Amino acid sequence: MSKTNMPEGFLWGGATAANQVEGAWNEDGKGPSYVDGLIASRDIKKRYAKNAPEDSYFPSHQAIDFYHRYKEDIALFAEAGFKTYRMSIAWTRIFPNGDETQPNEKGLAFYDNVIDELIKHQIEPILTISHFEMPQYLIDEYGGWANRKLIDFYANYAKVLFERYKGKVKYWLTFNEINMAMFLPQMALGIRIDATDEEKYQAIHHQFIASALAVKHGHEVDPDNQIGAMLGYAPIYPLTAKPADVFVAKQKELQKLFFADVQLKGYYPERMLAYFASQAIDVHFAEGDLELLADYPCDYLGFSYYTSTTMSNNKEKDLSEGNGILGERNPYLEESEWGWQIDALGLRFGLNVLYDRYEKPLIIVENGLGAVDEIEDSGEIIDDYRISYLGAHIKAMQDAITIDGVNCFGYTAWGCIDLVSAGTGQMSKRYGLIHVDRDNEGKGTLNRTKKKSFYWYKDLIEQNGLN
Ligand code: BGP
Repeated sequence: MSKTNMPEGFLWGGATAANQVEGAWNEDGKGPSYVDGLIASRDIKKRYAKNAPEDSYFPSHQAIDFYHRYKEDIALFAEAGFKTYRMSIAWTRIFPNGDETQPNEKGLAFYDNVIDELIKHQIEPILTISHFEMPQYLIDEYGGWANRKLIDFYANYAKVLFERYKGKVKYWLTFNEINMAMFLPQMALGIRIDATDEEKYQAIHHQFIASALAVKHGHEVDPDNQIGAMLGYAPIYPLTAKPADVFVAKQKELQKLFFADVQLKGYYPERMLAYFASQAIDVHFAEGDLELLADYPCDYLGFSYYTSTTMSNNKEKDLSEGNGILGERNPYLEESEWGWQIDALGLRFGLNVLYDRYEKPLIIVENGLGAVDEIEDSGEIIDDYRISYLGAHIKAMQDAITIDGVNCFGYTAWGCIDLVSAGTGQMSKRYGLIHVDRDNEGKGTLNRTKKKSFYWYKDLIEQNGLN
């Protein structure tokens, strides 16, 4: 134990996703992903509108050019002392359409280089197999995850990765924020934004089976592989102590936990089957599906945490808009410029809920503050607000580990290097410890600059946490 009482070998690091950093969207045989057709806009309806005019600016096309600058970026991660780096593989680099049987060697070669570079710097890779990056072709030709055929395409893709990176990569995540599919079905599932709940749950069921098959193949290829589920987590508080508010908050929380229940416990909870029955939602389970879920649960749970959510029994209020994680205004919390309420204690609360429920190792694979950064005349970026956000959340996590006995084995700061925001496509919502010179129109030198938070995080990692 170090002075901070944090476990030795704790995985401190950062996290990104391919489509938000790589760029090179059509290089070396890569096919188009769903996100490659999204424009930048703070208005979610515009961002996710179909058929943007051709001369639109598509932020993922160049992103921050990690594809060509990964060596420089990984050297910076190493300089900060990262023990781990969570990244995703762009499915369309490996299978440009998604349904091929033979992978694109050039796509694999890129990830060989990135992974070798990480290992050279003793940085443990954590790979997300699917981070909102499904091949557009699978949507156009097959109707996305509504089609059961996607299970085999995904399982084959995952198998190629397990075989290729055997002995190099141990930690995997099957689907990023799998529960977000309820709010962003077009991005997560490749189905219509106005799909019915029945259509969504059916498509999600296919992802559950694909995830179980990934666990199966992953363990077969290398028993040391640890295959995780990934939940977008925000605890749900009742707005008041009124029993109806408390009940609604609890119900919503259970609906979110349902995803991790299936992936970690290996079965559909009774309450969900009862819910399906009461809503006349008919999810078709093929023969052998329930056995697959039971036999191949995930090994650990990764989750993102940005904010807590508050709900009431106010039926008039439509909370389904947007990314669905904002809920009602909690009068006790401050919020970011994007209206995300800042609640460090909620992270300790959540770690306790999730560990108590699943008794499997946890890892925080996303946490951070999206903010507009100013560059001083001296060229410095003094992001004290980010340091205070990260510090408070890390303190809450440390309390959960060292006081509450939660088994959490790592923490990766989201967008450790500035990247394209998933919700808005804009660069101005920055999370990075490292600044990237690029604006909302795609202009800028792409130069990297260390922010004040970079040095702060480096010290923190050196001491294995906050003292
Ligand atoms: C999560 C996604 C990330 C990420 C993050 C922050 O939902 O997994 O990809 O971007 O949210 O969201 P945003 O970029 O909209 O601020």
